[in-house]
Amino acid sequence: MEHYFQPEIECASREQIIELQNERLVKQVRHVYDNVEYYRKKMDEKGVTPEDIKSIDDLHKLPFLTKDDLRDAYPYGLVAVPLSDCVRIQSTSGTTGRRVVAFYTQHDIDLWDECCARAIVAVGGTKEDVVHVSYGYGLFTGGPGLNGGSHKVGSLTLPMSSGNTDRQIQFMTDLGSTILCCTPSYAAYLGESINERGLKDQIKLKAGIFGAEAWTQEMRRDIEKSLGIKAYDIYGLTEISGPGVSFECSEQTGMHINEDHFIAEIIDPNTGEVLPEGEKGELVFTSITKEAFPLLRYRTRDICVLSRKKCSCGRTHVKMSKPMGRSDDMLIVKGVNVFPSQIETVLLNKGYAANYQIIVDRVNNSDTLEVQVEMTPEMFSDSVTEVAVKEKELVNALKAMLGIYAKVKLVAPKTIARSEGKAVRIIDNRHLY
Ligand code: DLL
Repeated sequence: MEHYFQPEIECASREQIIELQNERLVKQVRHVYDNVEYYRKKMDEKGVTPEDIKSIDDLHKLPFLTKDDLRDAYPYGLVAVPLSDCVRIQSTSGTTGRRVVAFYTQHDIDLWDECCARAIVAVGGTKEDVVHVSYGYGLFTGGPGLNGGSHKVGSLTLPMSSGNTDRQIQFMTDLGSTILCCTPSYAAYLGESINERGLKDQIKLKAGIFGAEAWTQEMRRDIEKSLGIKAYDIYGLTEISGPGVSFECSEQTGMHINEDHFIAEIIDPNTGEVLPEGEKGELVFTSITKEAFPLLRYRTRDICVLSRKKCSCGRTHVKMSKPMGRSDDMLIVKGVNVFPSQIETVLLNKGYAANYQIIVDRVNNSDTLEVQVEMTPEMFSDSVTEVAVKEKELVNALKAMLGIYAKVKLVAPKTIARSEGKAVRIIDNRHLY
């Protein structure tokens, strides 16, 4: 039997959802216009006033927001309440220009937790469950989001955070974890480690909630087999709150977007034109209940398809497909957002030229990142020790910038193939989309 955390809203009629969205959108546009100078200017430039927005049919009149706007307005320019009303920030890794810093009031956190609670209940979670959260805690939204959702459900929450696989497995077996929350690649790795140790019959897991990075149906099958569970997808982004913007139900054919909080549109990434339902394009969100950091028409850069086909789970909220790619060059490696420009900044700061290649792969279910960099003729050396020292220096600088390990291979000048058009900087051998 299907269970819901908030059945009255998760299964509301289309008319009820639209009515709620209309009312909340009008209020939100007014809130943003009155309190966010940055967005007010954008609306003024486009010649739109809050009075022009009477319902969701007028949404297309509003200007888009992009990551560049977040950079321009960093750090406080998009905050819509007095800072004294904010209780939390969450953030992504990266340099100032690429880092996302999102703000929350206590009310925002409560609603975010409810979104995550919906996801937990959708996979069968109840207050009898032991929810094992192995997403990172701290600035990353994964740990705090699922932790808050688990509390709302009333489950026993294990705030494991990421890493230390031995300890993860020990807690899992000793405390009888029943629902695992982590990135799909870590789930696959845990599955492998549990089987290698011959401990599969000692774990009580029944379901997993996996997201923050792309994963394929094959990977789903592998994880389900190795851990003996059902594996569900969850999607979200820091800008819009974190995990729980959408989540999978028992049908496992896409993720229901929490439409009482987020209005979704699909646009043509090149023209910005809104596309009809069922067409593939870039996902755009308007958060209609956020108080502190209410983004209107935020371009996610995630490419996907929306569907309003009736779902057998009884939920009525629109479903999004798994993201099928990005309309920018962001990579997600080990759940961490990596922009080639961050890597380039490190290389240029260390005196290298922009002749490099980023090679991403997945080995034993774990992402690997390698940066091949040409030495300049001045720094070229065939002393193995000297090269090793230089490589180590870059590994450290990249770790400081990205927060994850990247293998560095220095190569002789002019060995990286030059391109006549756009340089081919990224070779992604994972083929996730
Ligand atoms: O990854 C939030 C999250 C945490 C989602 C835990 C799910 C679970 P960011 O670090 O801001 O936030 O990265 C957001 O990650 O725009 C997508 O490109 C990608 N992403 C998130 N979930 C999925 C997913 C968190 N289920 C960016 N499938 C998004 C594919 C995903 N990509």
